[in-house]
Amino acid sequence: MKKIVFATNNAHKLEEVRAIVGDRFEIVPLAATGITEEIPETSDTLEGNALQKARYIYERTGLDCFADDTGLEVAALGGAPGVHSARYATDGHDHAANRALLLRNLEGVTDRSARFRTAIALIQEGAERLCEGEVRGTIATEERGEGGFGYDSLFIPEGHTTTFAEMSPELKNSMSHRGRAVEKLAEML
Ligand code: ITT
Repeated sequence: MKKIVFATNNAHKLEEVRAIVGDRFEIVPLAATGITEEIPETSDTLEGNALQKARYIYERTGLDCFADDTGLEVAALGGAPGVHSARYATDGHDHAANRALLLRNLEGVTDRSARFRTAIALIQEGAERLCEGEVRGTIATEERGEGGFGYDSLFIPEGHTTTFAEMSPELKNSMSHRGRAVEKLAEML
């Protein structure tokens, strides 16, 4: 089976991507490459960050690899938190604080439309390619559900009444930003 490194330190993402394409490709975790440091993400676009992460791994290992970057874009907040989704409330990856800040910033706001967008950068034998996926939906008025990660307990995808965190992983993956982007990645591989 073709091996490819997924440049992420996020175990949830690794699990999601394996569930989508794990029978077609052997997804090698970042830890298996010996790279343990946090990979810099200093671009102001999702595509830029995804490329930066993939290049970081490719330059150090020479292995085929891909990286993703995801942002939650809320219309009433002018597209925020967007590319800053991981560090919305604090400098670190404090998901609970990020969700609390999002709810506070949307207090009393009726247009709660939002979208998740994922950009994926693939490097194979030095050649770089990009793809993306998105899902539209709305931000709930309170957290619901225990599944998923990040902003999942606040995001209700279009056509549904439950949040991503209330869905089975299979259902989330079938319609999610990352699921759609990973299907495009699989076509490119
Ligand atoms: P990396 O190691 O891959 O960089 P990360 O956790 O920093 O992992 P991102 O920068 O791609 O991930 O994600 C930005 C933020 O968006 C972060 O707070 C995530 O928790 C959140 N996020 C990403 N994908 C999500 C998803 O499918 N559902 C809910 N929240 C998500």
